[in-house]
Formats: sequence, C-alpha cells, structure tokens
Amino acid sequence: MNPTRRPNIVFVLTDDHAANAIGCYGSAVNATPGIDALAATGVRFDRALVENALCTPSRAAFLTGTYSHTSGVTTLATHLTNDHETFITALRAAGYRTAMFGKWHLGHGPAHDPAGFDHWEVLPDQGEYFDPEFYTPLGPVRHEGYVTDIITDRALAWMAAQGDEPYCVLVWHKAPHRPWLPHPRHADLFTDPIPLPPTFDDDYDGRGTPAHHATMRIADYLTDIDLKQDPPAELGYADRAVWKYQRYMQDYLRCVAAVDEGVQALTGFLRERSQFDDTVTIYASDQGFYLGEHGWFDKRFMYEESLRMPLVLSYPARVAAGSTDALVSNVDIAQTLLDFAGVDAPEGMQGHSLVGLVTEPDPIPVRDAHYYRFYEHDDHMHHVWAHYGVRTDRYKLIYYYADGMGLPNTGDTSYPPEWELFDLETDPYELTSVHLDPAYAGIRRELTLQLWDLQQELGDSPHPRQPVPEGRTR
Ligand SMILES: [Ca+2]
Repeated sequence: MNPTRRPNIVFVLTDDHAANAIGCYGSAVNATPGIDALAATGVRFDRALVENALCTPSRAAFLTGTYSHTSGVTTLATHLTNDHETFITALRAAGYRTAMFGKWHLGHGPAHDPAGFDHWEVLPDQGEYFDPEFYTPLGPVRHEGYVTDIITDRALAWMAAQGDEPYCVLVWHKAPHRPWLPHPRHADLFTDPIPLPPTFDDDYDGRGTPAHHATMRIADYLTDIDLKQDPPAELGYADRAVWKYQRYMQDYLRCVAAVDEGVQALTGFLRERSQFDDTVTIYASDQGFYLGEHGWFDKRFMYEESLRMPLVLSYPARVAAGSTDALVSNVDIAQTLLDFAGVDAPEGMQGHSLVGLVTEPDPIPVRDAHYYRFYEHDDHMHHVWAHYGVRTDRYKLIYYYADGMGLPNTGDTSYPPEWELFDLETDPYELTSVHLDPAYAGIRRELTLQLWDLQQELGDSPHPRQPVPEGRTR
C-alpha cells in the first residue's frame, strides 16, 4: 500500500435489505453474486446492529456517528438539520471530494438538504421506482429509467470524472423498499416456490403484548399496492398467506437483483481502473427486514431480523478477508471511515472505529453490549410500540414503555409497560421470553443494570415509567 495515498470510499447503502436475502449470509431464498464477491475480498460482519430500525434515524446515525437521542432524528418525522458534523463534512474539510446519489430521506430545504457534499442528487423523500425525480443543488431533475440503475449510473459518472484527490461517494438506494417495484428485466426471476422461514406461522405465544398488537403480518396486512394482484379466490386463509408471501418475496428479491447488479457495476469499475484494492467499499442496509419470519414483513422491532443489518467492508490493501461476530453498530461507520482516511473524528461522535477490529490479528471487541431504541409509538400503519433495550453476545433485554398512552381507539390510557428477555443461545428465533423465569433472575438483574448504565453513558434517559433498578438512582 502507498501510505501517502488516502483511500477512496464507496459506500453502498440499501433500504430494508435483510441479511437473510444475501448469499454470503446464508440466504435460502436468493443469490447475490455481486455482494458475495465483495464480501469474499473483505470482512462480513455477522453481528452488525442498528441503534434504531427505521430509515430516517438510521441514516442520521450513519452520517453523524451518533444515536437517535443525540442527533434528534428519532422518527420518520424528525429530519436531520444540516448544522451537524458528519463524516462527510469532516472528509471534505480534510480535502476529500464528496458526493451523494439516491435516497436521502432526512428532509429537504435549506435546513435539511445534504450538507458537506461537492455534489448531490437525492430522491424526494421515499422517491419513485420508475422515471424518478431527483433534487439537486440546481433544482429538480427527472431521469427516465429504473431508480436503482440510475443511482448507480449517476454515481459511476461522477466517479469517472474525479481526478487525483481522494473521494467519498454515497450510493444510497431506495430499493428494496416497499412497495417493491422491480425492473421488468427481472420479471422471470423467482417463479419457483420460495422456501418459508421456520417462524412463518409464529403465533407470538411466549412474547408480550407488542408482538401480538403489531399489524405487520403478511397474511393480514399486505395491501393491494404491495401485492399488485388478487390472490386466487379459491384459497383458504393459510394458503392465501403463503401465496402473499410468495408474491411479496418475488418482488422484494427482484428489487434486490438490481441492487446486486449495481454492486457488480461499481466494483467492476474500480477493478478496471486498478483502484479496487485501495478503495474502502462498503455494502450495508439501513436496517434488517422481516422476510416472513414471525409471519411478518417490515422492521421496527428489536428482534434479530430487523435489528441486524448486513455489513460488508472491503479494503484489500489493508484488510484481510474474513468474518467477525463482534458486536458493531451503524453508529460506528462514521468513525471507521474517518479512521481509514486518517481524519480525526469530530467530537461528540458516539461510535467506535472498527479499523482495529478488521486490521489487527487479535482485536479487542469495541463493545460488550449494544443499545437500541425505537421511538415511533403505535403508528397507524404498523402499531409497533416504542421500546429500548440492550443486546449482548448472548442475551437481549427489551423494555416496552408503552409511553403511558395506552392502546389506540380503546380509550385505555393506562396500559402497563412490558419487558422481554431472550436467551439467544437456547432460543435464537426469540420465541419465548424468559423475563419471568426464576432461572434467569440473575441475568435479568445484570442486564437491567447494564441497560441503565448504558443509557447514562450514552446520554439517554430511561423512560419515567421504568422503575429505578436497585443500586442506581435516577
Ligand atoms: Ca429502511
């Protein structure tokens, strides 16, 4: 490696792409040769977790290297103000050329437009799959074609125009976000039956009220817009659920196919120019997604399928290929990229650089517990309760504080908070909370303290409904 040469950075982020739909993560439902080839040259993170499984807050966490309570970007309605320092503003101040193409979803207008970029072209809010409009510093522009291809092509054109200065480009896709509109060239993919996940028929026995209360069940809550076809009239409830799963997954996985082709185009471009080894190339998603696990689509819950994001990092000049099960977070990415670029992280970033983790022979884990908080309490479409919790190597403790608001449309304002505790070693699918199991009393006590202390350490506050654990004060 030439130590005077700072790496280019190509950061591909997708929206709602679950690790369970990526070949190198053991997908049973599709192949992703582009992402797999990237992973084969770099590190696959098997326990990369988000701090808030929702598009807007997660994007803010990637950019600012802070948790939602710090950035103030807690829900879809709270947008990022552009007075925040981000890894982009820091890279640019250090001489990097910076650009952003694709889904921003952090707000528009003078207070929220992308800041710190030499160039940006972003979709308005969620954007459109076909013939999408993009907002740019010079006003809106519409491109004909398919959104995933356009984002990749616009990024490639910008990369091709760069000179000797190092650059950082964000290629942030809309896909495979709902309503999952694939390109017609992929219409023939996934016509064979797609295997069902083992928890497709989950009845939520063993979980608290929130899992029962959520309205994300494929059988009941996918809409006509999601499905695009009516189920055959002769099907009964169970068969119709499976039919809806197939329909959902076909379109979801076809959208992923275009993303994977985009990854191949980007890595192909870098390889053709002999830049691949000296480039930090990242593939990640803004959180995971339910692909029929627990009978669900969507995200939000702190359960593994949405808590976990795929994260692949390639930088052959400095990083040996492999995988790691260290607990890492989306708040770590900003400091990691700055560290690779040799740029000091702005004060106030709350993650950890992962550079040591992926370059040292016997790395020290960056954390022993991950903090999660989801704020959108009982929204009208998904009805997931707000909650926070801690996940360690083996256990997960979740507190649903119910916000003191009760269930909607019931007049009930006194619904009690609930806890869940999972032993991920004996119960990897999180089917049975052991919170009240006397055998786990010691673990429960320990995790409750760990959660309390982690909130203090990160500057968040426990919800007023949460009792103060013994040995601590509010
Ligand atoms: Ca998302």
